[in-house]
Amino acid sequence: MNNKRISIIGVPMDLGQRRRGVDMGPSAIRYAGVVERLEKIGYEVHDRGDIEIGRPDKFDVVDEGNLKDLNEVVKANQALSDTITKSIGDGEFPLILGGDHSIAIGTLAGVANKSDNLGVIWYDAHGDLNTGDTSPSGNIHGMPLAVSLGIGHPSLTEIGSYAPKIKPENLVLVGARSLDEGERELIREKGIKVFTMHEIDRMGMTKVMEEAIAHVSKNTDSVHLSLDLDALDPHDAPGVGTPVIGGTSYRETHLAMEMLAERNIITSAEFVEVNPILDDKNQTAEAAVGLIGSLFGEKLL
Ligand code: B3U
Ligand code: MN
Ligand code: MN
Repeated sequence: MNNKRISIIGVPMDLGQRRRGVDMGPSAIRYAGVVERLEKIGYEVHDRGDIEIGRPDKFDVVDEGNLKDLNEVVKANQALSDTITKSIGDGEFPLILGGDHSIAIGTLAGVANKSDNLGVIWYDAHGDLNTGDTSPSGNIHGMPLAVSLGIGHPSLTEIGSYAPKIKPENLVLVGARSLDEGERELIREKGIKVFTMHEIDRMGMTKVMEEAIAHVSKNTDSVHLSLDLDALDPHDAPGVGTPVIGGTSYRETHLAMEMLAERNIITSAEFVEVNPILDDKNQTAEAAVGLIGSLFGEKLL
C-alpha cells in the first residue's frame, strides 16, 4: 500500500442479524494480533477504538418494513461513516473490523464520500443484496450492498446524506453461493459482475481475481474490499453466524489478498462477521489477521 498510516476502527455491531457474539469480533481480531502484525510489516497503526452501538430495549423489534433493529443500525452506521470520512481526511487508510455486515452501509457511506468513483470487491458467500421486501429474515446484514446501490429504506440509503454510494458497474462479487431470489433478480437487472463458487472452481482463483481486479479498477479512483469471513469454507472459518459449505479455502483467499497487494489497488478494507462464540479457539479471527497481513503486503520470504 502507498499509504503507510492505517487507522483501525472497530464496530461491535450485532443487531444486523440474530446470533449473539459477533459484537466481540473486533476484540477477537485485536487479540489475534492485528496491530502488531501490521506494525511488523512497517505500517504506523492508529487504533481509533470502537464505534458505540446502542442497545435497543428489546431485540428483534421490526421498527419498520421488515427491518430488524433499524433505528440502532442507522445510528451506528452514521457514526461509522463520520469516523471514516475523518480518518481519510487525516490521510489514513481505514481498516474496519466487524461486527456483522450491516456495518458496510456506514463504511461505504464514509469511503464513497471521499471518492469520485468508488470500486468495490464484495468477497462473501452471500449477495447482501436484499431489501426489506425481498429479505427472508429481516436481517439488515443481508442488505448493505443493495442499500449502497441506493435501493432500500431511505433511512439506510440516505446515511451520509447522499445516495447512491456505488454504481453497479463498479462492483464485483466473489465467492457467492447463497443467493435469494430477489438478489438474483437484482443482479440480472443491474448487470452486476459475480464470480460464484462455480467460476472459482472452473477458472481458478488466479484468473477470477485478475478479472475482478480489472473490472473494479476500470473507471474508478479508489477500491474498497469488503471481506465477509463466511466466504471462506466453514472448515477454515467456523466462527461465523451463517456458515455455508463449499466455500473458498484459506489458501485461495490468501492468494486473492496477495494479488490485491501486488496490484496495489485497495484504498480501504473491512473484515466482518467474526463471531468468537461460534469459533474454534479464535481460528476465524486468526484467519482474518493472516489475510490482513497478506492484503498489506506481508511476504513469506
Ligand atoms: N440472504 C439471507 C442470509 C444471509 C445474508 N447474509 C448473511 N446471511 N450472512 C438474508 O437473511 O438476507
Ligand atoms: Mn455479508
Ligand atoms: Mn455472508
